[in-house]
Amino acid sequence: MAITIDSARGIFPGTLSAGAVPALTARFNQLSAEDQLAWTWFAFLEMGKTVTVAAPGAANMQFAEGTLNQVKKMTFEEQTQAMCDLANNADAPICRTYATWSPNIKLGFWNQLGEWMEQGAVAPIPAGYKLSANANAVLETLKSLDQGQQITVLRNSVVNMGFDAGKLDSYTRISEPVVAPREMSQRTQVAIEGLDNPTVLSYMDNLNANDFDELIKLFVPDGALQPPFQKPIVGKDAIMRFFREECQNLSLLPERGVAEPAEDGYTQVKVTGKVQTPWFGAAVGMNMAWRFLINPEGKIFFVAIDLLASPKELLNLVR
Ligand code: 45D
Repeated sequence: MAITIDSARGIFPGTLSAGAVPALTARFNQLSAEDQLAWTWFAFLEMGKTVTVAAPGAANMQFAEGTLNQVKKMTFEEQTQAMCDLANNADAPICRTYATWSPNIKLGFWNQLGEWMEQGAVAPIPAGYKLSANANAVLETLKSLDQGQQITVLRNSVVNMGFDAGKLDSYTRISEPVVAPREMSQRTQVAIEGLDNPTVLSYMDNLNANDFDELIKLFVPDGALQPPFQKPIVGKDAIMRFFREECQNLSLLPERGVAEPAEDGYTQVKVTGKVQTPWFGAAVGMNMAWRFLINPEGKIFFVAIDLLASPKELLNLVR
């Protein structure tokens, strides 16, 4: 049977990903807009007890600045309405603008609003706001998850807000400026226990160095990359765009791996370890797996990145 992206998605089927994340995200999406805003506020306060968010620099936030200032000038009532519109995926100008932003711009936008809400410059969640019983239950579940899963739920809630970009006719995608790759002398090299596959090592090192030009060369033209809880992104152009828009300044800390022969001379590789996002730095280590399918020429045909259900999964390298 020929290898396809669909068949590749099933390699290492014993990998247990954090199903609690999509489950909780679905429950969050069922809440009213008011509850969603208040819920996110309480979740954010709760998380703030243990970790702090690293706010992006001005250069990265320049594209949201106009909209942020617009919101700041509104009355409290208008601000509350705008935030509810975002949560409701309404067809309003601000929601259309929001839809054109990359996830990091969306996160930076809310991070600024959150700061202003705290200072009283933007309409706060009303004092004494009582979450519905449902929203409370969703919040309690969130608290029971590990931090990597918590920040993924929060990220999802932010990314899912605004107008549906799929319904916009044509638009310019807005994302942070792309940084230059790290200087050669500043680069680090990962070591993975049980694995010396050069393609995989090079993948990790180039991604850690923001060297997307070298990184993309590791893929076959019709290769695919499947981010956590998403469908595969197919083809070098689309993958490259994803790298530039969403993958800057990540820290990949792979720990162990296995390589095994697969059909047609391919090699399948599973690696587990931690990933850190620039938003939280070393304070939050997400438990991750990478599942690679590599062709006989050593090029990546497919790689899936999974957020793992528990730290125990870091030791699960069987297929
Ligand atoms: O509504 O190998 C208020 C890939 C209240 C690439 C608020 C990867 C009102 C390939 C508090 C103001 C990328 C796939 C809202 C690897 C309200 C590869 C604000 C993996 C919304 C390894 C809320 C990378 C705020 C990974 C400000 C797994 C919330 C990256 C902020 C994961 C939440 C990154 C933040 C994650 C969440 C980042 C900043 C999960 C950030 C999460």
